[in-house]
Amino acid sequence: MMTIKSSALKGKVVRTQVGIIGAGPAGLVLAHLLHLHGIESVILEVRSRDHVEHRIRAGVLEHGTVDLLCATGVGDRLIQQGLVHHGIELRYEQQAHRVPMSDLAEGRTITLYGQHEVVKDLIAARMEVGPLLFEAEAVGVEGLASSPAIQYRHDGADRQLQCDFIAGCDGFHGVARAAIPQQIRTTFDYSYPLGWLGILAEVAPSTDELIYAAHDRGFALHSLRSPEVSRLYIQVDPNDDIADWSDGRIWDELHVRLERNGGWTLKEGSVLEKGITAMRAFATEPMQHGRLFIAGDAAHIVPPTGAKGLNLAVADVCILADGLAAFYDSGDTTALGRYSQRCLQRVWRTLHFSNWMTAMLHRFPDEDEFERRLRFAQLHYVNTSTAAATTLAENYVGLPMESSFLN
Ligand code: RFL
Ligand code: PHB
Repeated sequence: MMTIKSSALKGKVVRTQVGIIGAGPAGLVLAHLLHLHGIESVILEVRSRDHVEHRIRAGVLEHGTVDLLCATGVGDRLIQQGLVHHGIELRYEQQAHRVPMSDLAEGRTITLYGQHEVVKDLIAARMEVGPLLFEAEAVGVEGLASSPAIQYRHDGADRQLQCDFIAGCDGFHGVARAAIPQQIRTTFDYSYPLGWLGILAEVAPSTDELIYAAHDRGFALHSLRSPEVSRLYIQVDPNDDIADWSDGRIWDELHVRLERNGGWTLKEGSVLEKGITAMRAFATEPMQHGRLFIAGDAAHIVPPTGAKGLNLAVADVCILADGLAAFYDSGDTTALGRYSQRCLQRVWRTLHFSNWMTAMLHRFPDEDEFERRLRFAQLHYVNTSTAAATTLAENYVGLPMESSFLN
């Protein structure tokens, strides 16, 4: 297959096999896998390269995500710089309780490596082989039954990308999902009365493993990015204004919520970045309409307590890439026809797990003493029962990734 160069996209109408909207993890992994299958694609991304390469988001990569990135040749930096973890800590009533994930989940691990680093690695690989247009905004899709096209704006002009298939990898606020007609779409949307205030801090992590802390003032999480940079979160009201959270107030709250008996102290550093994200659970079914397939956050959102959003996006596009490869190999549409159903099984398992972690670890604003005691009974159960801890561990490290690149 001839590779289209970005410069060849100057014309008003261009053709490719798969038109991809969005250069987040879903769109970039999809383009990468398609390239390895010999399938041509064009990625349209509304933001600048600098923006997508510096957007601070997820940090936890499941075992299967790491295996996939390594097996497909984009794992070198991840292996050098990622922090491999074998357990997490649950902290409550000022006690630390370790969940030995690898022991409970057949040796599998998670790797801490910022999502923007994954994105950088994938963009670098993409730029070598095929077109990725930044500051190109998809404004609509059409012809989904037989001859799809994406309308987009780039360099101040309206353009069209004609393709065999469209992959809507354009995140929660994108345009693709809306092209699946309301009459055939079922949507589940739940807003939690919870927000996460996240900071990136220039300070060595005060812990070797992630700490998930349940405290009566609310949840806190100590995560890591590198030996010099820490990522920390506290539960806040989703409507809080970040301007009301001075750095000092954030650290004070972290100290209280992460406090532990026995001499552990939290190190402070300068705050490099901070923001509040409201928590929601969202799923839309089906994830396909005609020749449009939606993947990642465009189709579903999970609350971040399970650290799953990026991994779920990768799982979707593994299935999509294999379905498209089967089609281009033999014209067989069976796998593509099963795309939505196969993805949704994992989506609902992940929604359940993320909701379970959220409910166990957060103090909901209207929680009464009965509910509080049930919550701590659940934490205690995970902490004392191998069966319960195994449930957490096998979900946290991630279900097997379904991809022909991992067989
Ligand atoms: P993305 O990453 O949102 O990418 C979508 C891309 O599409 C572009 N776009 C358009 N391009 C062209 N035309 C249009 N009309 C467009 N509209 C949108 C956007 O600019 C963007 O570049 O979706 P994708 O690829 O599905 O990836 C999903 C993940 O980004 C997301 O699920 C995770 O970040 C969620 N998440 C976590 N996931 C994990 O697996 N582990 C974690 O530890 C974790 N922690 C987190 C998280 C998300 C968080 N926030 C900020 C939402 C922690 C936080 C705080
Ligand atoms: C992160 O490092 O950003 C992170 C870790 C664990 C989570 C969510 C986010 O559950």
